[in-house]
Amino acid sequence: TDTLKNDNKKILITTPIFYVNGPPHIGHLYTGILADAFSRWNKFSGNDTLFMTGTDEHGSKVEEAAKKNGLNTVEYTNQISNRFRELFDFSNIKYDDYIRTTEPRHKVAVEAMWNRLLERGYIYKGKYQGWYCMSDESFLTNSQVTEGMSPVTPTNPVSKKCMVSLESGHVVEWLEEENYMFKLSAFKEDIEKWLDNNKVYPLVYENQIRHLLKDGLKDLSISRPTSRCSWGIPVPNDPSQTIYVWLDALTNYMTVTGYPHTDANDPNSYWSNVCHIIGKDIVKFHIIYWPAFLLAAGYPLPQKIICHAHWTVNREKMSKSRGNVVNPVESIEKYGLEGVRYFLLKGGGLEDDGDWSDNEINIKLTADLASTFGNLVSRSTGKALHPSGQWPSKVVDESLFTESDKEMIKEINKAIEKTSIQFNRGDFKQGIYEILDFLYAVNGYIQSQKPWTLVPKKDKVVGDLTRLNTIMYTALECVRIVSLLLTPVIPQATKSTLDHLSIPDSNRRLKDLKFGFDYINQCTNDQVPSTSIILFKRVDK
Ligand code: ME8
Repeated sequence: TDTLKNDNKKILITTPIFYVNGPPHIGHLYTGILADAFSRWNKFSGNDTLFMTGTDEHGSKVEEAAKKNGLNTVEYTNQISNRFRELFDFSNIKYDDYIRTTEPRHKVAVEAMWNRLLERGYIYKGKYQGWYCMSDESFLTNSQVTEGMSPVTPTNPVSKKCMVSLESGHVVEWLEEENYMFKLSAFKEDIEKWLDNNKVYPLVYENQIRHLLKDGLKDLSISRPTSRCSWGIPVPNDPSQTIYVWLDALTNYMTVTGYPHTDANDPNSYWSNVCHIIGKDIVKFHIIYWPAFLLAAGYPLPQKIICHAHWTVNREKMSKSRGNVVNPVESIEKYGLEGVRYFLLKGGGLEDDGDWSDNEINIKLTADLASTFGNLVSRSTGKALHPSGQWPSKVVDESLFTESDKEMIKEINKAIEKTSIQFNRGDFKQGIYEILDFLYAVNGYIQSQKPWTLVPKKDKVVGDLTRLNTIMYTALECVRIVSLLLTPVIPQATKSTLDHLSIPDSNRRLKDLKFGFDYINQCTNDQVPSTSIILFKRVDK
């Protein structure tokens, strides 16, 4: 299940839709870039890919944020949603659809979903009594709350004893109200069965959910009295109730496929193959609630859920109160877009939290991008080692390969295979480490083969053009293949490299990830460009 096939398979790739209760930070950008890399890799692999992102705009949390900022809710949501979109455009995140839950097409989809659940008998009216966390928009059981202190705010200058959520630390309140309930309790076994088929990566998150499921599931309240929460989609035929923001938000993934105007059960629709990319904070919503809603509606479940860990800053949780929230636009201005993309994808783990520190960025960007990758590219494509002025010709006579060449070719095949396995499962961090290992090997190969000693010199030192051709052909193949592999990670630098080599666009696909390209006959221009290519500058502290 981990291997992508070049078979024009349809796939929907999603990010969470982000709350517009504050501007985007580096964590949001990370999710966007991770999903963008995964989408680019799928497109590269020949899959018919629909990649979506967007903003989650309903709920009391958003309404409150607007008030705090002294704006009306519509104005405020427009402003923040645009900031997310601008950041993603600026970061070369090539989404195919940007959804906002305040759009009319989404309202239609949510109403259809609601009616479907109702018709199939999974919604009933019930009385809710229990703890409610306004910040997390969720109901909590006794075991999920604990005693704590309320935060100090301008309106509450003195911290008081109160109950808080164990998970998030946010204040909870006791609530009794009538609303619509969803028969979540009916789906424990079906969700477990779905999980048996290797749906969640990495496994730690699946185990978390299995642990939660062990205790059984309680029915879920899926509406709020409009008197308390009016910024949302009204329950069809009952405007006194507003649809719960998570049912509203999760349905966005179907809205982008054209639901309800398209049939979610059509095996040729994007809904037949869905991959959600999410952060570890919203695992419960995507691995319990969402599959349960889909099971109740009788629609296919996601094929894959890829979860990632969080970013900390100098090992501390990012938060407004600590004042350590990293502004993504400033970082891009400082390190360059490709630098930030690379650093986020290499440093951001799926299981372990990534840590943002300026010192680390400087070291990594200089060591990996400038010294290891950039140097290899400029050295092996520079005029000095191509005295004929032409790219090396394909080595047809295999007897010309020495043991070292054969070893290098084996390394190429290994790198392709190992990197593909990681990228296919969305693990760009591990994939990048595979590529780095390969790059070290290539640089070692060039160092040991000393091609510069084979270049004929004016002062009559005899060269060896045949051997030089073999080494440079092998080196160039390494550059071409690494550039193809790194395309989802650093799309601009790799494009510049492939352009520099005059590789046609039609030769930049999964099928081209193999040793043996014919530069003389397949490139649009086989001449070595007169200006050398410098991809990355060293970052000075
Ligand atoms: O939860 N490190 O929206 P949200 C890495 N609207 N990623 C982070 C992060 C961090 N420190 N902080 C946030 C919501 N993220 C809902 C989702 S989906 C139907 C509705 C990323 O604005 C990560 O992807 O709180 C996380 O899951 C998401 O932002 C939460 O964004």
